[in-house]
Amino acid sequence: MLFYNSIGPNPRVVRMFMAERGIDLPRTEVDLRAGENRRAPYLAKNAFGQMPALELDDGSVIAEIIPICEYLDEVTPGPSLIGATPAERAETRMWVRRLDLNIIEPLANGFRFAEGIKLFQNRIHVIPQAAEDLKQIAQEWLGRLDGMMAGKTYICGARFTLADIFLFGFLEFGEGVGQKLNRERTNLAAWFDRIKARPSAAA
Ligand SMILES: N[C@@H](CCC(=O)N[C@@H](CS)C(=O)NCC(=O)O)C(=O)O
Repeated sequence: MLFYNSIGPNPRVVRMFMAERGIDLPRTEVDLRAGENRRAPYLAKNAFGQMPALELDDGSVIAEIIPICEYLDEVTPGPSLIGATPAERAETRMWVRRLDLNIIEPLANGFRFAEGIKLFQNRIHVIPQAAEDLKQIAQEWLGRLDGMMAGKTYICGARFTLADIFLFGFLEFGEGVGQKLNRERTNLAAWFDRIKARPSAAA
């Protein structure tokens, strides 16, 4: 397998996931700032032109970080970070979807349409006037999530899962681009510090 890596929170989530699962793959670096991901030969690997991607040994390519992590989880021996039973896997996937729709995409688009606009304006349809509202949507959901985290160690209760890595990767990104975690959200702040202390956070 070959991992197409770059800067940015999406590849970062997969790197942290791989570190947690003890996976070490050969990598090729793609220059995202220079737009290498938006032209040949990378587009032949991932027609959506986004990072990262995982090339399998038969030459087929998986893109989108959640399917990449799910695939790696399934083909790697050891405890799963998705779940050991259908109910656990469903719970993890429920949270991943909730986080993606309500926090991660609004946060990421809030960045793409504002601080990141120079990079993105010729790559995707940007909506600058939506940026502040999108950031607000992410913050409102983080406020609700803070309440839901009361008494929980991880997003899925006692289980550390892909959902934790996914949210952590984007909240960490938010720290650097003007979407800082409100430390008054004490449950979430404690959770963030707990995840940041894991050795895999250095990946
Ligand atoms: N939904 C995609 C999002 C991928 C994505 O937006 N990747 C960013 C890097 S963090 C990217 O490729 N940005 C540069 C670009 O879109 O040209 C996934 O799950 O992999």
